[in-house]
Amino acid sequence: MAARRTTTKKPNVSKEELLGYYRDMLLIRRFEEKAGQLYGMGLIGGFCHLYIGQEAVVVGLEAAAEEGDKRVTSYRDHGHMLACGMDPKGVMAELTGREGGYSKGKGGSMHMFSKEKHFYGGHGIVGAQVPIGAGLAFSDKYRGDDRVTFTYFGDGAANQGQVYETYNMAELWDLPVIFVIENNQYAMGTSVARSTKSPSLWERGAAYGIPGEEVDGMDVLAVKEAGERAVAQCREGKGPYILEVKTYRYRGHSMSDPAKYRTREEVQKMREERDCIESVRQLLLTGNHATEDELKAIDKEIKDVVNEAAEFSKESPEPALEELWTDIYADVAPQNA
Ligand SMILES: Cc1ncc(C[n+]2csc(CCOP(=O)(O)OP(=O)(O)O)c2C)c(N)n1
Ligand SMILES: [Mg+2]
Repeated sequence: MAARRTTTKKPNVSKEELLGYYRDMLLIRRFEEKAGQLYGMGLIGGFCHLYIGQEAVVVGLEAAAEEGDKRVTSYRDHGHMLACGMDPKGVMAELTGREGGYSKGKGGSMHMFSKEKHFYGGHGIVGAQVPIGAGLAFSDKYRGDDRVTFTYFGDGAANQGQVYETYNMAELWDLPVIFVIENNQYAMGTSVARSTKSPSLWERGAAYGIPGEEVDGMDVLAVKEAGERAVAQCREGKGPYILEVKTYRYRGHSMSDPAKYRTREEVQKMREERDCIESVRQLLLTGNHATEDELKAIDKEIKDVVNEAAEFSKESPEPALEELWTDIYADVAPQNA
């Protein structure tokens, strides 16, 4: 049976860990701000889905992960890639469609992978990554690898049929998969209140015998703690776990969304009262773990990393024409008639 837990108690973390989370969340935020700028300059084409506001989700869960664990997510994936240690240069250059990108500039944000970091995309079809995540977990179980797969999806995706088919199989086979519902309150312009009658998404797991819990996604420590519970359950061979992480995206669905379906005040309130980076900053300062100057130095360091990534993503050349015929299933290029 599904069990509800409340995650109010803050776990003890060291100063180094706290500084690490601050740094990792800030990297995602600055990277995304830069990606937004490059998009505005016409250097990133197609869609661009920013993760600003949701940083604590991936950083908290990566803190609970171990080497070799896997992750798969949707198109809103830049944060996931950075949090699992992928190179900001390679990610940004993929966004600008350049040779130095993770898919040689041929994939963009929705077709980017890293075998080394066990990042399996980046999927544009809403919900499609959910069965893929169960499949990854199946492969680990089949091979006897003691690994878990973090399968992220949104509140919108949570209403898809394939999610529930996957829940059933994952529980039936006790797959080591953590279903992370990033409930950022909106699916494009549709609020959860408009799309969903049941107030809780994680509790739907009860119908399949999957336990889970709701987590405050604006609090990186609460996310880490819940992540550790989920990971422990999977590693003990007890099967899947659901984390419904309540979070918020500050920007529109994509760069082309003016977000008219919500008020400026709603966004402003979240930014001012719940921001995940600002709260860790306050914890660091009030706990005397860091001084303003030390935090400024970290801010500068992160800005430099992001600026370097942006420079690289502009300077790296576009893929050569011949690249059109590599990394594809067909092995013969069509001849001109
Ligand atoms: C199968 C499918 N249906 C519709 C779309 C169009 N679409 C893209 S994103 C999106 C909303 C998804 O919202 P959510 O799952 O909450 O993720 P978020 O964007 O909030 O991260 C929709 C309907 C799609 N890409 N795939
Ligand atoms: Mg959503």
